[in-house]
Amino acid sequence: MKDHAAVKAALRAMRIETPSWAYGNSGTRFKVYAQAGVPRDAYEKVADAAMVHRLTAAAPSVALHIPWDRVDDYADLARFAADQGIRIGAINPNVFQENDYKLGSVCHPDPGVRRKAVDHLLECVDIMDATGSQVLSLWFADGTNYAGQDSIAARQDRLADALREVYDRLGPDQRMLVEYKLFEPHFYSMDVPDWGTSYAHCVALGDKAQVLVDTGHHAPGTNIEFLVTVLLRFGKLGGFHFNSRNYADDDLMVGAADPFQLFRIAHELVRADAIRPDSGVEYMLDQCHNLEAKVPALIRSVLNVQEAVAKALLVDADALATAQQAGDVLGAHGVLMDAFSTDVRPLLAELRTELGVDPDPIAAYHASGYQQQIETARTGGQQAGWGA
Ligand code: AOS
Ligand code: ZN
Ligand code: ZN
Ligand code: ZN
Repeated sequence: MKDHAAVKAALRAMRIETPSWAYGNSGTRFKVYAQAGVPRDAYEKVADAAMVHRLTAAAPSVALHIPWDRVDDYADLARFAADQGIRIGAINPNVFQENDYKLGSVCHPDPGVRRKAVDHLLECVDIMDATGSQVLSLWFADGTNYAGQDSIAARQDRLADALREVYDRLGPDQRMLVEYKLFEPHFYSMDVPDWGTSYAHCVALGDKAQVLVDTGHHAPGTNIEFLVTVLLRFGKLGGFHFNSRNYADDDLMVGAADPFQLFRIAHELVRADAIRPDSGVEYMLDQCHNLEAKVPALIRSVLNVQEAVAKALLVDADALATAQQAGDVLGAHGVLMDAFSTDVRPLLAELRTELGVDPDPIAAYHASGYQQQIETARTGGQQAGWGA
């Protein structure tokens, strides 16, 4: 077993980014349940994200979604975030919510629509310049519903052209992360359906383009830790949208549906020394809290990631390597399971005490009066968009 000081040092450095849209009202295609106290603008979302960071000491940035978080002055929003003790993280463009994008955005058959979409992506790089953000998170809803509806090949060409134009606009410290999704909103073909397609485009673009793995975007049964390992090996894992799923893009709290899968992913990340903030792997949440209160749900999500990573850090790497080398199947598996079965909550409580935060951040949230405060102060909260 590793010594606890090393485990705590690794956890102390790890950063988890929360998404602005998870603080807003959300729901399914059937119904959005409005909650009391949800933010009315980007500033209030940043304030909620800062509260998550104050209580966890592990979530020092918040991702923005444009236009849901449109403000007049992005530098001012970044200053507000800094005053609150956090910073603006990834910028997420939206090229899926306008009628023009019915047949696609950057892959649309009409060059005029493609121009509009690329211009929005370029505008988002301008916003990154103003906020100091280094990550552009790209997800395209583009795809088709019927065989023959459009040329798959031509759409790939259009995608490549658009990505190239945006890539060339990135500053020296900026990266683009290309997210993929198997299906939805389209049900015959998506233009970036899987990590292979994303990877191939990123390789063609260059070092500043990497793959974004949203844990909810695969076919059931996909071995996510396998593809994570391959991407790490080629230096093409840009980051995660963590969430958990039972069926498809459920966007439930990370670690809720399958904590063992999260642990297996964390094990590969720890093995590759990719937990460090300077590893280039971004740890972001992409979730919707439709039933549960949002701020404590995000706190819980941060804790769930920390628990999985703590267990992965406890894996006895020497014992594992020895068992693997000896072909000791049960022994090697046992080393992993010993770590997974460890109750890491006391260790994390100890870490939090050392960091000067409450060992139980959810209890601290309920005791803080913050929920009552926002419910009183905020009326007419903003909808996130829809399920993210
Ligand atoms: C959509 O399914 C993707 O998960 C996106 O990453 C994300 O939810 C969206 O860009 C947020 O609006
Ligand atoms: Zn996502
Ligand atoms: Zn998604
Ligand atoms: Zn999702």
